[in-house]
Amino acid sequence: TEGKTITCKAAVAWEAGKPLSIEEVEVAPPKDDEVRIKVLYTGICHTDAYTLSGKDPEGAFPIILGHEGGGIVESVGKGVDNVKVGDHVIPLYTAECKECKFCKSGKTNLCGRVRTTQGKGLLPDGTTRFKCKGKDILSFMGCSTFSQYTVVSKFSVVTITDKAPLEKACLLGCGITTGYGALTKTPGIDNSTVAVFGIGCVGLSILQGARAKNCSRIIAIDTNPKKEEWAKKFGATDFVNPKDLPKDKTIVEYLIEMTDGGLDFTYDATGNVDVMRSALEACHKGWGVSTIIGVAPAGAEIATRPFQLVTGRVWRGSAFGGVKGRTEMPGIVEDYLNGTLWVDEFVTHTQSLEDINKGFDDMHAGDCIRCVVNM
Ligand code: AHE
Ligand code: ZN
Repeated sequence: TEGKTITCKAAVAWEAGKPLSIEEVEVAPPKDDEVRIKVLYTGICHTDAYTLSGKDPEGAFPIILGHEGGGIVESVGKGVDNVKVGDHVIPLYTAECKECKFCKSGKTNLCGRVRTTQGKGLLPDGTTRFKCKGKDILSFMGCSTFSQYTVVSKFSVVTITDKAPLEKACLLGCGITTGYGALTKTPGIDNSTVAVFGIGCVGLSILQGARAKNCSRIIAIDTNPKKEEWAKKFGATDFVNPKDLPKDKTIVEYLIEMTDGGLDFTYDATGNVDVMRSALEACHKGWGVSTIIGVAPAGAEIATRPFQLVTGRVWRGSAFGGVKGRTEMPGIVEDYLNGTLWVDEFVTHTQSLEDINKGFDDMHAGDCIRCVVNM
C-alpha cells in the first residue's frame, strides 16, 4: 500500500449538528514529513461532540473528527525519522517539533509549527489527504482518528511501546493525559490540598495525579451522585455534590470552611465558566492556584472580582496537561504499565465504527467515562 491511495471506511461529519456518516474515503499517501497511520482504536471526547455541534469557532466541514487514537504506522513520507513502519503510535493534537520558539522555550508544551494549518483543518502544507465522493474532507486537530487510515504531520505523532494495548492506550491521546499531566506538572503540587470540579475522564485523571503526588486532601466535586464512587476509587478523600449543600452556603463558602481557608490548588474539568469562577474563589488567599482545563462554549467569558487575584490567587490554564507529547508520552505509558496511572478502568463502553454515533450517545449518558471505538 506504500505510496498508493488507500480506500477505507471513515466517519465523516458532512455538516454541523448531523450524525456522522460512515463512508468510503480515499486517503492519499503521506507527503514529505508526514506519516500515514492505520488507526485501530479511538476514544470519543466531548471536544468531538463540541466541534460536531457547530459551536467550535475553529470547526469547519466536511471533516473527519477524532483525536484520541491509537494505531500502527503504515507508511512514512520523505524526511520522517522519528517513527517507522510498524510502530505503535498515538497521534498528538498538541504537536512537538522541538525546534520552534515555543518548543525551545522550556516554558510550554504548545508548539507553533503546525497549529495554524491544524486550526483550518489542513496539514502543514495547506492541503488535506482525505477525499470522499470527489470532495476534499478536512482533517481535525491534526489527527482525524475517526478514519481507518489517517495522515498526520511527523511532529504530531509519538511511538509508544507495543507492550501497551492500543485499545486502552488510545485514551492517552487526550483525556487521561490532559488530567494527569495538568496535576502532576503543577509546580509545588506535592503534599498539597486539591479540589477537582467535574469528575469525568479528565477529572478522574486529575485525581489519580493527585494521589500519585501524595496530595493530603483531594476533594472531588460533581453534581452527579454516581461520580462519588468513581472519585473515591481514583484517589479522592472527599466528595462534594453542590446540589446537596445547606441552602445558606455556596460551594465556595463550603470548600473554604472545609479546608480552613481554601485549597492550595483547584482544577476545572467542566468547561462551565461559573464553575471556573468557583474553582478560583475556592483557592486559599495568598497562594491558591486554579487551573482551567475544560473547553468553554464559544463566546463564553470568565469573570471574578480582581480582588481575588490582588489577594494572591492565581488563575491559569493548560492544554493537553502541559505534556510535550513526543518527549513525555513514553514516560506516561510507563506510568500506565507500572500501575501508577490507571487507564483500563476508563473504558466503560465500546462500539464498532459502524455504530460510532451510538458512542456519542453513550458519552452523554451519566454512566460513561469513555467509549472506545474499534475501527
Ligand atoms: N478550537 C477551540 C478551542 C478548543 C480547545 O480549547 N481545545 C483544547 C483541547 S480539547 C481536547 O479535547 C486545547 O488544548 N486547545 C489548545 C490548542 O492549541 O488548541 C476554539 O476556541 O477555537
Ligand atoms: Zn479531547
